[in-house]
Amino acid sequence: MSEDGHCRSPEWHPKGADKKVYAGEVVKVVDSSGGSFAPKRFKRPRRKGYDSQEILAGLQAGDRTLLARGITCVESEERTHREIAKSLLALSLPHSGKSIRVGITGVPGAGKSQFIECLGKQLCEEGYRVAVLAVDPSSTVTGGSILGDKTRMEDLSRDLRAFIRPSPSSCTLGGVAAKTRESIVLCEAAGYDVVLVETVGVGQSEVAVRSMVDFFLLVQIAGAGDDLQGIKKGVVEMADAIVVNKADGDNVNRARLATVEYSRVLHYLHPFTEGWTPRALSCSALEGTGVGDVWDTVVEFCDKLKSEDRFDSIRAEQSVKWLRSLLEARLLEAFYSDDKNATKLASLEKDVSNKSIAVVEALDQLME
Ligand SMILES: Nc1nc2c(ncn2[C@@H]2O[C@H](COP(=O)(O)OP(=O)(O)OP(=O)(O)O)[C@@H](O)[C@H]2O)c(=O)[nH]1
Ligand SMILES: [Mg+2]
Repeated sequence: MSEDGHCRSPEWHPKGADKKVYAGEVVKVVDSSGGSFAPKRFKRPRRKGYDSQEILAGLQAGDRTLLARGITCVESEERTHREIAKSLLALSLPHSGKSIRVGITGVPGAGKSQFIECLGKQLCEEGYRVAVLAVDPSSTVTGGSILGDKTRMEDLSRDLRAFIRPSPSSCTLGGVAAKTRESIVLCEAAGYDVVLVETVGVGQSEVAVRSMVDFFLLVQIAGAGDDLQGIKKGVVEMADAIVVNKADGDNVNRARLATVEYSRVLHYLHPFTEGWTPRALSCSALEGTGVGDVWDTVVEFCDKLKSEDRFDSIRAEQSVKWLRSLLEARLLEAFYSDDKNATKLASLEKDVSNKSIAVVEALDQLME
């Protein structure tokens, strides 16, 4: 809500969604780059509706409003929006792929947003342009993270070099993940050098994010008794680095111990990215210490993969897997949306339950 009480909400939102969850604070933009970065001149047409060419021209000229508009089309289920999104994605694709994509996960409260704010500001000061996207299926239930993240990244959102987009309000994780993938393409076409994707370390969202980023960072906190308790091994196994956050005040020693412990664990795990041994580091996102070392690790990782000619091939593999998972989803949808299939399935399910037919036989009949 802005000072004048004006509530910002997108022109499209899912049926039944509470409009208030979109409320964003209207903040004054400052150019912390000392004036060296200025979006190119772009005369936005004075209309409500834009076509894909106009949105592309706008986002490429650094118009963040039109980038946001493009992402809204990508997130929308509305038919005209979907058509614009499809054409916009096709136009954007040749201009995409040049950023470093980093996924950031960790339990709620680990300090992911604070870390992104801190890293984002450091990167902007170095001259990078930074986009922040969120994959948080839980936000559709509470609406809390959206407002929370907005306020926590206030400084970063004021920077002309940064673009922050809260989680799309979509019911399924698959839906949210698909939209985030497409949003990455638009951010890259808009010239962002770094795309940071925040996700909550609960549920399946990490798996979805892992498959769309180059580097996957797990933010942890020390001092909760047994440090390895409560974290799922699967998430640790997907990480290219773990950073123990909140290494400040009287927590410094505990953070250091936890970092040593994580280093030991990572040493024994099979690395997710072949040929890269994941590292454990510590930082204080609040004070800014150690955050630069995390970034140096990301750069080293990317340089290594590029020098081995693997950076692009890993991305290509990700796209192929993505196509396959979309195909599977589409086939399933086609199967279930056919009434004849539904009736046959219901009857065969009964037969399988009362053992009047073998499961494989029922499957054969369904496939016919
Ligand atoms: N002392 C200290 N506090 C921190 C640090 N980083 C974050 N915090 C605090 O921890 C709390 C949670 O930080 P967030 O950045 O919102 O955590 P998050 O992981 O994004 O949380 P969710 O988005 O809810 O999952 C806030 O009150 C921060 O101020 C740090 O380095 N040191
Ligand atoms: Mg957060």
